[in-house]
Amino acid sequence: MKRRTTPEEPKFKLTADELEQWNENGYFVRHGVFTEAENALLTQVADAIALGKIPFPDHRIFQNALVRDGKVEASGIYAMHSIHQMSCYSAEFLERSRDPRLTDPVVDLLGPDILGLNSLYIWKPPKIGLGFPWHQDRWYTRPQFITETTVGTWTAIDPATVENGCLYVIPGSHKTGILEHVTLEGSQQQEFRQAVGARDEDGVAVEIPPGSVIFFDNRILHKSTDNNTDGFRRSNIAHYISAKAERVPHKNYMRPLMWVRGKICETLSEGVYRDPLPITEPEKNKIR
Ligand SMILES: O=C(O)CCC(=O)C(=O)O
Repeated sequence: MKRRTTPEEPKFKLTADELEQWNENGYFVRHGVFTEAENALLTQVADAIALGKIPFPDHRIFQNALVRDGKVEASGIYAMHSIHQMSCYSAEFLERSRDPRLTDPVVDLLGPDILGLNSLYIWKPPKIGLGFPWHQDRWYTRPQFITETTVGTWTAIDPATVENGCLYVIPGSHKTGILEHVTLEGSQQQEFRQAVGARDEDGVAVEIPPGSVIFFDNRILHKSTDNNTDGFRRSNIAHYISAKAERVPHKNYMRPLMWVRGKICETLSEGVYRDPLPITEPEKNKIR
């Protein structure tokens, strides 16, 4: 029997052009990465969680802010906004976050040892789906991890357009430092603050079809707008961090990290998991 002596060459490596875009603009887009059927599986799982058919920690599930504030009536997935930490609790989302079509390019950017930092599923329901203010993801992770950058992957489940609230980025803003972020007033989703000084006129809309992926540097300024259409604008976002990063200890909370590829390094060995985390009793089977 012939023995393979060298590891198989990754199939989905970063191209020279993508690397140039990454360095220059802080993001690039890959088209046709996932099939409709592959994305339908994520939708099925996310919808079942939203409807209380699959257990999930309640405090990671966010309702649309207009519904939450009693300004519009909607129910089921039409009342949803997002779920955080999908890959920590869902085997299907964990598998997606380990898919080489996402992780081969990430390895080329962060090195061979990578962990999953957070993963979200976003609904943006018809007519009421709310946008996200300008922000830099690094602003949120900077107090928790010492590392230069992390990588986000934004997969379109539906076509992402200007009309339904696609992602906007400010090309090159990953090079200009982390801005102050302030709380917004009103019926906003509370998860993101507004980056002070980010200007709409510098933003570029990144319209992509379903199954395409935006790879972005976590220092890039990005936002999205409201969904004004009759359809959903859904997406799955998976973030990655080098396993060589260091954790800044926090007295109350240790953000779980999921093993994705390569070695688990000593600097981050605590709080890294290979299997989906258990869901504690009071959070099980909550009907929404
Ligand atoms: O999907 C969106 O509309 C925006 C998501 C976003 O900005 C983020 O997760 O950091």
